[in-house]
Amino acid sequence: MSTKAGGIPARIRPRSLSGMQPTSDSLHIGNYVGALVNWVELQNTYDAFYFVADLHALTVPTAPEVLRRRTRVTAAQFIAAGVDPERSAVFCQSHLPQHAELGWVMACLTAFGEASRMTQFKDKTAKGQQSNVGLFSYPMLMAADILIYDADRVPVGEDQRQHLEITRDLAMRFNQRYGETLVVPEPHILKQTAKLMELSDPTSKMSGSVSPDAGVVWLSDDPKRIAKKIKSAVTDAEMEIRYDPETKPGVSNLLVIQSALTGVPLPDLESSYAGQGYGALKGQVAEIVVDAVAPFQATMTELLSDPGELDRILAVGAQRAGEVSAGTLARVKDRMGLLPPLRGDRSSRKPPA
Ligand code: AQP
Repeated sequence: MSTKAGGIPARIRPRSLSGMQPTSDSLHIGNYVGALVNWVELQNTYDAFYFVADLHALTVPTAPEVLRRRTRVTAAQFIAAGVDPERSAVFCQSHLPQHAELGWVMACLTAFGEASRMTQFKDKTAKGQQSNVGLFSYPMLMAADILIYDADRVPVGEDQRQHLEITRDLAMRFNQRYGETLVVPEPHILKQTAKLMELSDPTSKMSGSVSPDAGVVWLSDDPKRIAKKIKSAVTDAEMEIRYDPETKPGVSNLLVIQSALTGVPLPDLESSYAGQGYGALKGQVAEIVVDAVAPFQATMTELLSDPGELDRILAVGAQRAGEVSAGTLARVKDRMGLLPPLRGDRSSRKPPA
């Protein structure tokens, strides 16, 4: 493969990379409109790598059989959402040891104070998550996840912006210290959908681990339950259906969901609701979400009925991912002065004197 000046291998297409943790029994609609929709879009023009972040999930103690199940569910949901394993490498993070190895390199490049400024660690521990060193060093592993694939673009939600910034800093630091080695990635965060809010408290981010069940539309929720949650969404005391996240976060959140799922721009939606009340908005959004989720759930159920095939898809994805990650890691190690291992050949060893 030819190389650009400085040793970064030339690529035919730019690369996109992202991952999600298997920390719940299902992804939620925030994961879908905030990130997954963009994964699907980018696979048309990018060389795409999408993974189940099972190593990150170990920061939350989980029973082994639960983690196994959730890992397959998460992979199945990527595909059900439209990620095409023929075009995108879909794989498990733990199947590629290079992630953890580069994660160590990134940890050694990160100042303690810099890591301490990461807000997700503070937020999650403040909300009761166990504060282990893995959670603290999560951004360094995430930097490795991205940099190991020479990713140009990283489609994520707003909550990952700070982690993307430190990833860029680490890539630039490495390049400055050791010469041009790593691609500095760009976040791909679409403002309108980057932070879907809880239905029951539209001032808080919809979160898989923190939000109450009533505040989250799980992609595997029963349609009746989805409709009930949306119809019970907290709005405000006014009557007007208007996109104004500051003063009308609940109504705006529902409009964003509808716009994301239908492609109708927000101003057009506002006009379409002129003279109507919140009941009409909730009813319509509920119907749209239920309709969108039905084919998704059918595909997910089909994929999960054949775990062998799902594991095969993940194996193919890991093979494709490994072809890239092994090269990047070798490049990084060489730049840092780590000796390459000589191939052991016992027969050619000199016999002891
Ligand atoms: N509410 C959201 N709106 C838009 N995007 C969101 N994402 C998460 N919540 C929203 C994006 O989905 C991806 C999932 O990444 P993750 O598995 O690392 O989980 P997370 O960011 O911590 O979010 P979760 O799934 O809701 O879990 P917790 O319980 O940790 O809060 C990311 O791209 C994220 O930005």
